[in-house]
Amino acid sequence: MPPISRGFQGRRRTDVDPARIPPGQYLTPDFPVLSAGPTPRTPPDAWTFSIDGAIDEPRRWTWAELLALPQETVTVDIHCVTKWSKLDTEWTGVSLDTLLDGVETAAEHVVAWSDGGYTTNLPLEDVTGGRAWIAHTYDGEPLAPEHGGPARLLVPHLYFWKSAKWVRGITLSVEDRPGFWEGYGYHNHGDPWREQRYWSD
Ligand SMILES: Nc1nc2c(c(=O)[nH]1)N[C@H]1C(S)=C(S)[C@@H](COP(=O)(O)O)O[C@H]1N2
Ligand SMILES: [Mo]
Repeated sequence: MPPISRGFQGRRRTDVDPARIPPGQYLTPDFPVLSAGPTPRTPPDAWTFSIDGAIDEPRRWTWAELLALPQETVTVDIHCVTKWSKLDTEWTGVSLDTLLDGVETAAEHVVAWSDGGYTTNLPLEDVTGGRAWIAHTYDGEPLAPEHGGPARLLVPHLYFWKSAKWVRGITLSVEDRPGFWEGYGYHNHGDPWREQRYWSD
């Protein structure tokens, strides 16, 4: 049999370095919506972002205050535990480093919480060091409600369930407590490069 012509495999994405795709993932040009419940619709003027828990003085920002902070635009790859990955997604938001600047805490864990009741837990270390943002803009446009607008957590180096949509705050805690999907058997950490999909992985 003659070798299959490259042309018949389609020309899309032949420029992608396979080293950018974590094990077991496939690329999608789409932006699937995965929500465990209905889409909450909190208008920006009623939205706030809080840092509470193991912190001397809880911090809280209004929408206007969040937008007045230094903004970062990042281009990152995202990986969903249901196996789709999307490369070069562009987001604008505020780094968690900015929001946590000067915070003294004994906490080593955070739980992100959202309108609608969704939660997800992460090591504090994973949301600092330029690795997590409160993102309000996707691809230059206000983040769509189904994708978490007005703002979502963005932690692209972990599976995307850690990137809580409709985020309203993080709670700093000394003890680690599983969030919504972690309580249903998803991996506590969720590193796509180590295929940490389920608790047993
Ligand atoms: N509040 C909230 N955040 C959430 C979810 C959710 O159901 N509720 N789903 C998670 C999961 S499993 C994934 S894969 C991504 C999906 O984000 P998307 O719908 O923008 O693709 O959001 C994560 N954040
Ligand atoms: Mo997911």
